[in-house]
Amino acid sequence: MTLQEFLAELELFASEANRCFQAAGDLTALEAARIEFLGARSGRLKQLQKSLGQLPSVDRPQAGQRFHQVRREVESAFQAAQERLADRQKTVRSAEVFDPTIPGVRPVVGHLHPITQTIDQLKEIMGRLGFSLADGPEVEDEWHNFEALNIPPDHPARDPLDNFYLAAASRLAGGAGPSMLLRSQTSTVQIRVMERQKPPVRIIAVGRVYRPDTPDQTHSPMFHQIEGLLVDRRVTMADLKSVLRMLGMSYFHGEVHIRFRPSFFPFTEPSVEIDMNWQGRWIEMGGAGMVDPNVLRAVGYDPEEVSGFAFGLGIERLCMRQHGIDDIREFYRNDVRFLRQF
Ligand code: FA5
Repeated sequence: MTLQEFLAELELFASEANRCFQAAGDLTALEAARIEFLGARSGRLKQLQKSLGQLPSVDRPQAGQRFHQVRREVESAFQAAQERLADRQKTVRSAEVFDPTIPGVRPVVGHLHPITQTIDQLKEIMGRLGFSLADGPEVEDEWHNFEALNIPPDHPARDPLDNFYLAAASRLAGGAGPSMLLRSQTSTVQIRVMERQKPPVRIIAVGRVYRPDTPDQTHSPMFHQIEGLLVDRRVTMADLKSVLRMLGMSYFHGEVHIRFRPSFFPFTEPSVEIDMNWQGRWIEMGGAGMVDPNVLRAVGYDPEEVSGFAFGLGIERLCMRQHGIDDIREFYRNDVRFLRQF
């Protein structure tokens, strides 16, 4: 190869390389062009370098000088093309991020737990019947959970095996003083309200209660109750039955019948178990009765002046009946496939 031929080859190489680098539409095409022209093993520049070595030694300085010039030019043309394509890719990507026509990722919206929904409905229904909401602590003393409810110290309901007594909380409350426990019923709130307030009283209390019951389809060691208490002049069991029937009919949105079965609670006399019939099936919902005169006296009311009724219903039972749920444990397994249905 003569010097003239070599220089012509070099110019051809430079113009073709520049054209290819500029024409490359993306980084993959550019990389293919780089391998063809500047590839370290068999690129065209490498071939030219070999030809340079074969030129007569007299021509080599001039050829070499031009060779290095062309190499620098082509390499910087490659770099320029690379930057241009990288920039373009960045712009495309950022345009994607801000493209308002692409459908968004819909956030998963949850909803209230079925028990919370039931509680809200019960509060709303009882509110319409004129009952206001009262509250009490879940960690209780024995006075409010038992004593004031006419449950004496030797009563089996106070057995340590039937209650969650709290040693640490009892110590905080005064060492040898009253034992503390997780309340086993919402009837505790009856006492707290009557201690604070003169009759008439018309309240509900809603919340968690705790009993060391073995979990099964209908029992959970933690569950919810709704307590109702009405104390006034000349309150009768007919009032109790009417209120329970209205509660049942509003909650189930249909005809509900109430059946009282004789029972015993130390804090009501007479006492009954409440069954509700909705859509032809009887279900036991809770206990109720006329407030025992001993309870009225314990809070400073005069049983000759006022009378009252009280009831306590299992909220899980109501919710299960409404939705046809047959296992109470489902409420607390936190399986969204179950919870999502309500
Ligand atoms: C009571 O708790 C009384 N305090 C009710 C009462 C209030 C009577 C006011 C008189 C006046 P009982 O232990 O039967 O009663 O419980 C009431 C309801 O709570 C039951 O009918 C049932 O629906 C529900 N219940 C009881 N134990 C459990 C449990 N382990 N899991 C789920 N629900 C339960």
